[in-house]
Amino acid sequence: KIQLWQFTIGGMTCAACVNSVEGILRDLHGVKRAVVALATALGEVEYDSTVISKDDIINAIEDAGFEGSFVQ
Ligand code: 9UX
Repeated sequence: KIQLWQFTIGGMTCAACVNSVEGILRDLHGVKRAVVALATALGEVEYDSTVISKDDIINAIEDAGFEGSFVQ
């Protein structure tokens, strides 16, 4: 099932951080679309919940040295 999900990302301080987080998200199997905003520290992904979970997505962000947390 395709889901749209928003979460917060801590630790991003420049546009290159944004690019690297977006790249990490887009490389995840099951993620169709990823947009990250520096000003609001929000990320939004469209993903297939039969392939990847929210926890997997958060873990990938944390593995890259950022902090991911649930908004909803
Ligand atoms: Mo620029 Mo963002 O060195 O960590 S990539 S601050």
